[in-house]
Amino acid sequence: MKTSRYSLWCPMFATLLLFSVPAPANAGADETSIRTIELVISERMVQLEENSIRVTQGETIDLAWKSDEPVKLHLHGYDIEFEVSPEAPTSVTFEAHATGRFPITSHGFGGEHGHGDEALLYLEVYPD
Ligand SMILES: [Cu+2]
Repeated sequence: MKTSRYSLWCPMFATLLLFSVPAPANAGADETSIRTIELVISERMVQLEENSIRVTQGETIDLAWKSDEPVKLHLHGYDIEFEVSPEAPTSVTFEAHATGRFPITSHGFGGEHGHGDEALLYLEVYPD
C-alpha cells in the first residue's frame, strides 16, 4: 500500500515543482533535502510540456529517468554521463552548484553511437 501511494504522489510532486517557478529564495536552504524530478523518455523524446527543467543553485537534484529504449545520456556542463534502459531506470543525483542552461543530449539510442544534435532537455539552474 505504502509503495503504490508513494509512486503516485511522486510524479505529481515533480510536476508541481516544474511549474512552480520561480522557486522561493530559500528553496535550497535545507541541504539534506533532495528534489526528485521524474523524466520519461519515449520515442526518443522526453515527455514534458516544456523542454527545460528549472532548479535553484545549491539544490540537490535527483533526476529519475525511465526510457522505452536503451540510451546513453550526457548532461553537459556538469559533465555527467549515464545510461538508462527499460530494464534499468536510473537516478542521477548531484548538487546544482553552477548556474546556467545545460543541454542534456543523447550519446546514442539503442546501442548506436554518436552525439544527438539537439538537446532532449535543458537543465536551467538559477541563482539562489
Ligand atoms: Cu554530449
